[in-house]
Amino acid sequence: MTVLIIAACLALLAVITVQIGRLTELAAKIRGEEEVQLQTNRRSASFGMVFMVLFLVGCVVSAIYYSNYMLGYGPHTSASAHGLKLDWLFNITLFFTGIVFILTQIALFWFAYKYQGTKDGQASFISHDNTLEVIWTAIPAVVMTFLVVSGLDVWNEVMADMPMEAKAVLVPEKDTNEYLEIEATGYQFAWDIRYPGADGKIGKKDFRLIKPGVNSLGQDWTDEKNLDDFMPTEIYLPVGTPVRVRITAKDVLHNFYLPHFRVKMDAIPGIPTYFVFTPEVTTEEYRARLKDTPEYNTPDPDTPEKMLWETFEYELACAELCGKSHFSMRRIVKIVSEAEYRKWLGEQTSTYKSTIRGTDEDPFLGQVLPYEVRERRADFNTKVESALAADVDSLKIVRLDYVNFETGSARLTANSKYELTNVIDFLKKYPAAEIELAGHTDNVGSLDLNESLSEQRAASVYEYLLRQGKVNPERLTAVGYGPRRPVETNDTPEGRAQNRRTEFQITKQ
Ligand SMILES: [Cu+2]
Repeated sequence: MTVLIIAACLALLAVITVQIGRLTELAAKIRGEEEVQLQTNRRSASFGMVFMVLFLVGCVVSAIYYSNYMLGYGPHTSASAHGLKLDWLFNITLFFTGIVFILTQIALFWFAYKYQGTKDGQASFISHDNTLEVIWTAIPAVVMTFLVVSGLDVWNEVMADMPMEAKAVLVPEKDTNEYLEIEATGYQFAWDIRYPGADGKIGKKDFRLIKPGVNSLGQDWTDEKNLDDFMPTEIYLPVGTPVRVRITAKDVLHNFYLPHFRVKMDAIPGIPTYFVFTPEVTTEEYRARLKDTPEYNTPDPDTPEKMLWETFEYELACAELCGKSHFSMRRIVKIVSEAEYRKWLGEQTSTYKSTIRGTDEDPFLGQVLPYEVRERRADFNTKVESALAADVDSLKIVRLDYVNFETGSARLTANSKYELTNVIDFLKKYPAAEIELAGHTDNVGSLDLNESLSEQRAASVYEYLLRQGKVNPERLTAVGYGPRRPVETNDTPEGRAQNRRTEFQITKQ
């Protein structure tokens, strides 16, 4: 319908134009060609002046009216340190080009008015004017030199990489040489954001290792730096410390654009680029800025119960028209305090741990990794602490989840040594502690066999502790309980797995 109306309007306009043309022709015939021409000249010149005034006033008024929506003005002063310099550069350029723009527009229309065709108007002939030429060469030369030199200066500062001695860490300390490095990989149509994990280093990747849905970046899992890298859905950055973004793309050109921070850099397949910036304003602080602006004190059309300032989020956009779903590359960016950032980090799990560990893709299948050793140790220590603090005997038990035996035998598996080391360290830390090592089985098979197996297994652990830990034998006893002390039902495979266990009870501390 709308299209039809527009088409009809256009047709009508065409008819009117043709009719006016005919009318002018007719009038010219009646009044004489020359008179009509002069009248048209006068009218066009006056209209030109009116247009000039409206246009210039419109430009200035709309710039002032919308200034609170424009980056660099009102509440939208830059949220990053370098952005303030870029904004200054924009303003100074706008100042000079603005003067030129207004003067040339006035001159353009004024000349058209002043020198409109008249009956006996005569063009004056000026062949040469040195003064004029010096003026219109010198002024632009000086202004341009100033703009280009200050532009280069700011560019060099903004594009400076982190110095060689600076250190990439996950939680940078303020006012030190530390920075956070993350990686942004653009593809049709999203960003993969990768954080370095506790080591602060982003792991190696190789495009030949890319497997859609399994390893979207082609991370090389044999590189230890990859094991703690994680890929969150939202980008959290701590306020006040430098962030270096490695920017790359997998398919076509994209562009990493954080408008509020004046960060903008092409993401090019095969040629990694980077950008270093320091977020200076947290999301909450930016919202507070908007709160003081009437434009953002209207309900958000998407969530009418909230004001626009309340729903404000920093965003990452793709600023390269990269395909039909280009718009969907938007990602939320949150600038938070260090404490909030640490809390958020605590909720993240590494990609390796959540999707690769234990699968066919895992090059460390069957091995215990250093981070697992650390995690298990922390877990063990928590259990020991609560057992030591308990005042009931039944709660003084510490289950050794990672002590395992070969099937049907009392031979400790190689990986049991990590948990047993924890036990040895515990006994060293608490020299007065005495423990009873206990083996337990499920109820499958004969009672006698189970009892003797659990006894042998407890004895295995006992011997290991004596041999490897040089523990005084008087502090240890070993008992096999067989299936007599189940902690779960023996009717399900999960329950039976829970019942097959090795544990120790603190008998003296
Ligand atoms: Cu894109």
